[in-house]
Parts: sequence; C-alpha cells; structure tokens
Amino acid sequence: MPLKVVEEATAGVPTHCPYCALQCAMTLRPRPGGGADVEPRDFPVNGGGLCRKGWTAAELLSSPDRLTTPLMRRTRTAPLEPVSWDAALDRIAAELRRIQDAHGRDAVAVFGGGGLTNEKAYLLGKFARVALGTANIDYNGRFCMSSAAAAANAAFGVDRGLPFPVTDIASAGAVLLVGANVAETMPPFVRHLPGAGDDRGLIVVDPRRSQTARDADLHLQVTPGTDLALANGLLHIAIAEGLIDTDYIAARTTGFDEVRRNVSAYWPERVERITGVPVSEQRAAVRMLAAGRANGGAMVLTARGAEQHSKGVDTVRAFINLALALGLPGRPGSGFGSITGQGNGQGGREHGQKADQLPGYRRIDDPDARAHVAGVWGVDPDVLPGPGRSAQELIESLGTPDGPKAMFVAGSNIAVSAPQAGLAERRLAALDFLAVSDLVLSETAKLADVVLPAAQWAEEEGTMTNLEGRVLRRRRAVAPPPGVRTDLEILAALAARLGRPDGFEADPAAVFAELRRASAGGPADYSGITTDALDSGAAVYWPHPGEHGTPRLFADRFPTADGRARFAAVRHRPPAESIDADFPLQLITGRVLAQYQSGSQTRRIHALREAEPGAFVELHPQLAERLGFADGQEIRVVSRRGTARAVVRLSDEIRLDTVFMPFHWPGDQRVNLVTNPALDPVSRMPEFKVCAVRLEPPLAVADRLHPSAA
Ligand SMILES: Nc1nc2c(c(=O)[nH]1)N[C@H]1C(S)=C(S)[C@@H](COP(=O)(O)OP(=O)(O)OC[C@H]3O[C@@H](n4cnc5c(=O)[nH]c(N)nc54)[C@H](O)[C@@H]3O)O[C@H]1N2
Ligand SMILES: Nc1nc2c(c(=O)[nH]1)N[C@H]1C(S)=C(S)[C@@H](COP(=O)(O)OP(=O)(O)OC[C@H]3O[C@@H](n4cnc5c(=O)[nH]c(N)nc54)[C@H](O)[C@@H]3O)O[C@H]1N2
Ligand code: SF4
Ligand SMILES: [Mo]
Repeated sequence: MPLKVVEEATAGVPTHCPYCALQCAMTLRPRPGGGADVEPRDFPVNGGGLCRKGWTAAELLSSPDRLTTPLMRRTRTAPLEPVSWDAALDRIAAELRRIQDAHGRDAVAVFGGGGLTNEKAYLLGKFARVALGTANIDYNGRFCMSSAAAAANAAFGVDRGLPFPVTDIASAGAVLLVGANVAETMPPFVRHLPGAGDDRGLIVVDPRRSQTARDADLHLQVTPGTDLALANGLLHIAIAEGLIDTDYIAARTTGFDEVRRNVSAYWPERVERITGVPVSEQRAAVRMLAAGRANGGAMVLTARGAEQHSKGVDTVRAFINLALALGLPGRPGSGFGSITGQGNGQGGREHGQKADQLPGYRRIDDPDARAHVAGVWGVDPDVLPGPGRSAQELIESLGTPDGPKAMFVAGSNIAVSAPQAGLAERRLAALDFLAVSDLVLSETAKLADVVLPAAQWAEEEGTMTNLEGRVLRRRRAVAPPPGVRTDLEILAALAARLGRPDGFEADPAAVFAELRRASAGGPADYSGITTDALDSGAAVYWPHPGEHGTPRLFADRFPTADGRARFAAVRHRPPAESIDADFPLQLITGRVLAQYQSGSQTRRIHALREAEPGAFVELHPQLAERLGFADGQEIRVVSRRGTARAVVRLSDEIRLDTVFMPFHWPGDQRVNLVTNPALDPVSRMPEFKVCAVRLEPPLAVADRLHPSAA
C-alpha cells in the first residue's frame, strides 16, 4: 500500500478537474514546495484537452487566500477572529441546538452544492435528516438543473442529463444546441460537435451570436424567453413537412395527439413574430435535423439558456416533444439531453441534498423509498422529515417568523449567485446564526458567525458523477494545509456533538459503501459500483445494480410505468417580467470562459483574474450609440429590484433589444442584484435568464458618496 502511494507521487496522481460537469481528466504532480502541476490526461470526454480554468486549477491549492483556521465572531456585529476547531464546532452545535430547542427542528436549514462529491452530498443530506431532523435542506442545483431534471423525470421516467456517453454526439449528423454556450462553458466538449468542413450540421439557439453560435451552420437568434414557442414551431413544421417518425411515436410514446393539436397553433409566421426567428431559418433547422437523422443521427441538447426561466420545465418538455416526434431518444447517435453544469451537478442531485429527495434519486414522499433509506440509516421511517422548502423559497424565508433562524452552508456562495441577491443578503443577515464551510472567505462566508476551512478537490478522496452519469474517482494528490479539515470530518464532528456519534463516518470509502446501499433499487442505483472498478478506469455508468452499468438508456423502453415516453402539450407565455417604457431592454445573464460561477475560486487565480477582471455588460454598438455610451465606459444596469455596476463591452453579435451580463463578480458588480426571482411552478427554478432593465450613466461622485438605498 505505501509503495503504491510513492509510485503515484512520482508518476503523478490521475484525477479530474475541480470545476465543471465535463470532468476533464488530468494528472497532478505535487511540487516539493507545495501545490501541484496540472497535466491534461487522455479521457473520452476531453480527449486530452483542458480549458484555461482546468490548466490553472492547482493555483488555489497553495493560494494565500486559502482559509487555514476556523473563524468566529462573538456577536453578530463583532469581527471574524481565528479560533480553535473545538471552539468553532462547539459553538455551531450549541447554537443549532439552542435554536432548535426554542423554535423547532425546521428552524435550522442546510444549504449544499453541486460541486460537492457524492459522499459529501450524501452525508450532508443524512446530517440534515438524521442529526438535525430538519426538513429544510436544499442546494444550488435548484438554480441549475432543476428544470431539466423535472422535465426529464416526467417525460422519460428518469433524469440522467445525457442518457448516452458524450462521445456518441460525434456520430450525430445534426445537433441542435438550445441556450448552451459550450465553447466557453466546456471548451473540450466542442470536439464532439459538428464542425467546419464536415458534412454534419450544428444549429445554435441563442439571443447572442455566442462563441458557440459563431461556429454553427445555423444560428437562430431568438428573442430571450421565447424558446418554448420556437420548439412548438419547429414541431409544427416537422409535422407539416412529413418529417416526424410515426412508427416510433406509435411504438414508444404516449400523448402525441394532444401535442399535435397544440402545436397546430404555432404556425411559422406566428412563431417568427414571437421569437424573431425568420420562417426560412425555422424550416432550415427542421430540415437539418431530419437530414442529420439520416446521416448518423440527430440530437437535441438544452442548457441553462433555455431552462433558467419561470417556464423552464415546459420549455424543456417542448424540446423533448420535438426529439420524440423525430424518433430520437434511445436511437444510436440520436437523442435528447441536457448539459449538466457543476462538477458533480449530476451526482449532487441524486444523493439527497435536494429538499424532495433521498439517496439513489428517490422521492422523499415515497413510502417505500423512506422505508429503504431509513433502514440503511437505522432510524424509523416516520422520523424522516421533508419535503422542505426549495432553495429560493428557503432563502426568502430565512429569519422570518415562520422561517429558519440558523443555516449551515457548504459548497455554495448564495450572496452572489442567488437571484435578487440584495434580498438574499438581507435574509442571511436576518438569521440568528450562520455557519459556512468553504475553501476561501467567500462573500457568503463573510456574513457567517462561524467559518470552517475545508479541504479541496486535490486534497481528499471521493467520487464525482459527470454530465453523462459516469462515476469517476477524485484522488488525493497533496495533503491539505495544516488546520484544514474535510467536509466529511466536519459533518462527522458536528453530528457527534449533536448526539449522533455513530453513522457519520469521515472516511470517504466508508461513506461511499453506505451510499451504495442507500441507492440500491433507486433510479440512480450505485450498488454495484466498486472502488476497484473506479480505480481501474473502467467506464462506470449508473444505473449499476449488479456487475454491469448502463452507458446508454432507453434502447428498448423508458423507465416509466408503461415503458413509454410521455409527450406534454405545453403553451408559450412571456417571461414573468415584460419590458416597458421604464425598463425597455431585456437583460440576459450567463458565463464567460475565464471565470467560474460566483467567482470565489477563479477570481483568486492570477491568469483568470487578468483575463476577466470585472463585471461587464455586452450591448450592440447601435444601442450604445443611441444611449450615448462608449466601449469601456462604466455604467449602471437597473431593474425594479436593484442596480449593478458594469463596464460597457460593445458587440454586434447581440440583439439590439437585449444586453448580456455574466454573474461572476461580487459587491455592486453582481448582476443578481438585478435579476428576477420569479419561479417555475414545478421546478422552483428562478428566472435568471431574462428580466427587464434600463441602462444608466454612472452616479455622479457626490451621489456615490451618499447612495440611496437600493
Ligand atoms: N467558464 C465557465 N464554465 C462553466 C461555468 C462557469 O461559471 N464558467 N459554470 C458551469 C455550470 S454550473 C453551468 S450550469 C454551465 C452552464 O452552461 P451554459 O448553459 O452553456 O452557460 P450560460 O452562459 O449560463 O448560458 C448559455 C447561453 O444561454 C444564452 N441565453 C440567455 N438567455 C437565453 C434565452 O432566453 N434563450 C436561449 N436560447 N438562450 C439564452 C446566453 O446568451 C448564453 O450564451 O456551465 C458550466 N461551465
Ligand atoms: N444571474 C445568474 N445567476 C446564476 C446563474 C446564471 O446563469 N445567471 N447560474 C446559476 C447556476 S447554474 C449555478 S450552478 C449557481 C452557482 O452558484 P454558487 O452556488 O454560488 O457556485 P460557486 O461559486 O461554485 O460556489 C461554490 C462555493 O463553494 C466553495 N467550494 C468549492 N468546493 C468546495 C468543497 O468541496 N467544500 C466546501 N465546503 N466548499 C467548496 C467555493 O469556494 C465557493 O465559494 O449560480 C446560479 N446563479
Ligand atoms: S471544461 Fe470544465 S472540466 Fe474541463 S478543464 Fe474546463 S472547467 Fe475543467
Ligand atoms: Mo449550474
């Protein structure tokens, strides 16, 4: 055993990137003085490639910004000061106890993240349900994959973002990408897409001519928030032109007749009026998909641009309808998928940190699921609480008379990333007690009463599940800095202090073994996945109940009661907030290549900070001229909810009625001061992707010294 470790140290440790769901493979070579060097490693998803974030990921291991000691404030207004681990953990346990004794068990909330390993997500869920006994646990995946997940569960009976390996995309003759800018959000993914000079076709739907759209054969520059109408319109054309697969529809689906009637109202000229996409381009898109289907296959893939809306679930259903009518899901080289975002966004939504779920992607309101998981946990099913509040509803309830009075956060920076962040910040401030586990002093950690310094990616063992549902091994390459503990150690220590000395192992292998048992028989069944198989590099896809996993789903049947996929007749409606005279522009939000999420990791990496130093707002030169703004000028983006500061970045690749702003920066550069928290009725996904704004010149210096309260 020690021999193996030495060998690995000299040969480098095989692992995966800490950031997005592509989980590109890399080798880490520890440096004698601390930190490590990154080398890309050949692996199907990345084919030996890495993006700039992956290349520079190791810099944060030895960054002076790392937290290396617990911090605590004595009162809510006192400064954060270094304290011992015992003092920090004792304080958290005492406060959570005190608040639950006074206000009931649900008065303590837990908030997790899709970047946490499977083991952490699992133990966090168990910690909430068993050690705290609270119904109130949710996580940032609610802001990410919840609409796609709800749609896939309803249509296919299971939610695995890509129900096929990423490499299958390379055999598709046509790919329709809806609201996905993979050229920036997962650059190595692009190698699988149709490219210049081949006989395959790429169609991109985006209000901006994004990096990804620039290389497409067809770019549909849709009006923000109208993808649902576009999908219905494309299906209308496919039916009218006789391009649907009637045999597939008859054999493998239910509900098409109602959908056919519904989309008859979405004739091309009407859809052009709603979406801004010319009739000729709508027809071209449908014909490209049909031609691709005859040339290896056709794929329809959605991402956050289509999903982060108050009608995100119905929009995804509309694109699933299109894919089903074309006969794609379950066919080789064809299918429907949603591109998962966070490193463990897939596994993170399977193992019980979501308000309505138990491990194995089970439903918390299903009596059989409760009985099974309670059995593994050694508790009575009746004591399992839940379902609790969804992320945004939870945040909005913090510190209110009916809401939680304390919260424990691990793996999310909601002070930057939640919609209407000004409100989120006020709700966090209204708590009696906030504890945060993070690598760095994130904007959310700055608001905490106790901050715990957590180990990161390359300092601990664990498993991750990538966007294909493939389970991967994350390996420890370097020791955490002295003073730092893993999240599993933190949860085990807190559980013990809350009267649960047993059942909370800090050893990732022990947690994975328990997770396998808890997931057995559930939709995301990991029970047959062995550490040996993962170590050997075997391609391990869930469901994996016995010796064999499932790289491709739906070949013969869908995991619904009758084995068929379900169509759903869905109608278009406008975004929750329409533009008007006061707020005449559509604001859309998203990402840039060099920053990740709330930026708490990537803003601390030198090359990435240099590449994208601060918030910008992208607008068309003609719009800028009309408003009197110049490239590089600082302006204010104003909505009914708040104001964000940003630098003008001119681009003729964006619609004239739309401006774009990424969400990676803190303070008054947060686009989420502006965004709309309107929720999808089913998934409870906020409408991050569209709201009404106006652009204003910066405040005069005098105003800036005495800003009016936003
Ligand atoms: N560099 C980088 N990579 C990342 C991340 C990151 O923060 N930075 N985060 C990871 C995570 S968690 C996620 S979820 C993924 C997200 O990956 P993507 O979904 O690809 O990223 P976004 O930039 O959020 O949105 C994609 C596109 O949606 C467009 N869009 C906005 N509104 C609309 C609309 O109404 N309709 C349509 N069709 N398009 C619209 C935007 O212009 C944008 O180009 O990226 C992952 N990878
Ligand atoms: N306007 C707008 N807002 C958005 C979006 C958008 O497109 N537009 N996208 C939404 C989406 S898709 C997402 S996924 C969310 C993401 O938003 P956040 O949840 O804020 O995501 P991160 O910035 O990744 O936050 C993760 C935090 O956990 C820390 N961390 C990383 N690894 C670990 C670990 O192992 N343990 C612990 N304890 N901490 C760790 C990091 O340092 C960081 O502070 O933002 C959402 N917000
Ligand atoms: S694409 Fe994603 S997983 Fe790959 S190197 Fe970049 S951030 Fe890491
Ligand atoms: Mo995400």
